Amino acid sequence: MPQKILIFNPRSANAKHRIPNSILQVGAAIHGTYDYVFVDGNLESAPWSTIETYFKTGDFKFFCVTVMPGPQLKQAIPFSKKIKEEFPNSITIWGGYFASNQYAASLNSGYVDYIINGPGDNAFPELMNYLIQKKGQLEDIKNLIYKDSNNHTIQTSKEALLEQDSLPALPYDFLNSFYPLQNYLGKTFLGKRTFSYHSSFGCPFTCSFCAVVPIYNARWKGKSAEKIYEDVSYFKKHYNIDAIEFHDNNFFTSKKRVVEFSKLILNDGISWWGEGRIDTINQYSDEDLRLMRKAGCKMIFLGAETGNDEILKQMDKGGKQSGQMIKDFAKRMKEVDIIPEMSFVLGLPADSEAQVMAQIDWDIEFIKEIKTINPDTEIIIYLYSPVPTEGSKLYQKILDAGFSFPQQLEDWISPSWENFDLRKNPLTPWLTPKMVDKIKNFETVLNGYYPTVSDFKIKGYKKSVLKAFSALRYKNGLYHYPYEIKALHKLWKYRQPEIEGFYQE
Ligand code: B12
Repeated sequence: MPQKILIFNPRSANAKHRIPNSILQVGAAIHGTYDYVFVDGNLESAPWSTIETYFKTGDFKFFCVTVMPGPQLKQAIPFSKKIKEEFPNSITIWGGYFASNQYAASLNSGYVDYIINGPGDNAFPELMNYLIQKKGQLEDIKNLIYKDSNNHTIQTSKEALLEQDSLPALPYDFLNSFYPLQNYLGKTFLGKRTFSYHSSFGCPFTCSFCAVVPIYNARWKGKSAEKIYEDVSYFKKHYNIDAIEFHDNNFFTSKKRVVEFSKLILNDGISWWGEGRIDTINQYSDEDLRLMRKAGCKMIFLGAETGNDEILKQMDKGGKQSGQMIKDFAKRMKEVDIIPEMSFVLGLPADSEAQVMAQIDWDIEFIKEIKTINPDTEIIIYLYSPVPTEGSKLYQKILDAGFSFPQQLEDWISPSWENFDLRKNPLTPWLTPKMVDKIKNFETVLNGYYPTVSDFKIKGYKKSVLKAFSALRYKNGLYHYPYEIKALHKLWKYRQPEIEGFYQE
């Protein structure tokens, strides 16, 4: 009887130098119990043929895929379909943010059999116990979505977040037997060998625009500082890493943990980056922030979203963030020499077209003000792309405005929905092409006048030329048709961190 498990990480742009933590943690959950292999679409030139070769041995039954929105769908969807066509007895299991948030379209496709809804550390081995050893009952497995024999969708209850230090060790050596780990330690503006690490799950807040909320519902659990440092030290010793990207949704939730970690890593010469909230980190003392900087914290990604207090409220941003706080925080970060990387969400729905446009203009001016306060601030601009935060006022507003998600799984790989996932061109009825152009043109001019520091190839004369070309436009608010800046960006292959991350060849 074929029983082997194939765990697949579909390709996402510019992720080839990133440790695939999702599939590593999925593997850890069954390591030593069941036979499995990893296939990493980021490092395979022809991943389908690798997958097919495994299944043709007749030993494999389970095709397990981690799926986030956007480019990963371009392999996840057709490969899952083909597996079912070629090997009709196979079973497909999806997990990850897309699978959890868009479970209905995924299961309705007919070629996705089970969805792991949120963490899979218990759900996945329990599902395998059920499917391979006929142990237990499906409905008792938490964090699972599937269709029963009457074609009814069953969503089991959510499991409390587990103590992260108690999770099994990630099978780095096993991954190394498929893909040498050195290949994953890429060059970024942070260092020559950058390690990607995920140290916590969830987020304590319930912002109405955020994809983390439907899955974690205001819960957060992190590994201890000691545990993180133990893993970092292993990679320092064996792979001489000099930088870390923390991939947590919210690395800075516990100040105690961050301060402890900073003390541990203080003298290791490792630069690091993580994501956090302005209102949380604003409660850290200057002393804490200076310690973090000394310990290697170079840049922090922060969801600023907007400086408009009314809209922050509408976003259920929670906490105490306000426009004034964003400005004060940008200044504080300058004083402690940590680069704030602030993301803004433009193009939210409003009562009239004029109001949507007025808010876009207002946000643009606010962003420019932040740049004046702290020119080092990195600005990331997203177009608002709805996520199914059921029950929030914002989600209701977008439904009322006529928005709906695709019902068919394959529609998600049409070019327009792919752009939606990249938060670049949402199919949101309230945004006119004129508004989208305005935002994109401003972004081009901004990236011309202030090129990102994370693209370390844009420096010296290139930076000066870009700045000189963009100055007149930036200073006078002339954002129309910035073709000359676009041409320079194209010529020098300017890289946008919001789409491609920090890794560079
Ligand atoms: C690393 C990362 C990337 C990497 C690629 C990673 C890769 N796989 O190769 C890069 C930078 C390329 C990337 C890109 C994008 N990303 Co991304 N990314 C992440 C990040 C920071 C970490 C993912 C991770 O490793 N988590 C750690 C693992 C252990 O957790 P996990 O994936 O949740 O896995 C657990 C469970 O979900 C479950 N599970 C997951 N998969 C599977 C599979 C099976 C079979 C099973 C059984 C269980 C299971 O079990 C695991 C263990 O408990 C997450 C945020 C986050 N903290 O998770 C965002 C995130 C997933 N990305 C997101 C997005 C939107 C994108 C983009 C599509 C768009 C963008 N503008 O950012 C782009 C695509 C760009 C492109 N050109 O490809 C969003 C998804 C939001 C949504 N709407 O659903 C997230 C949640 C960020 C956010 N807060 O908004 N991303």
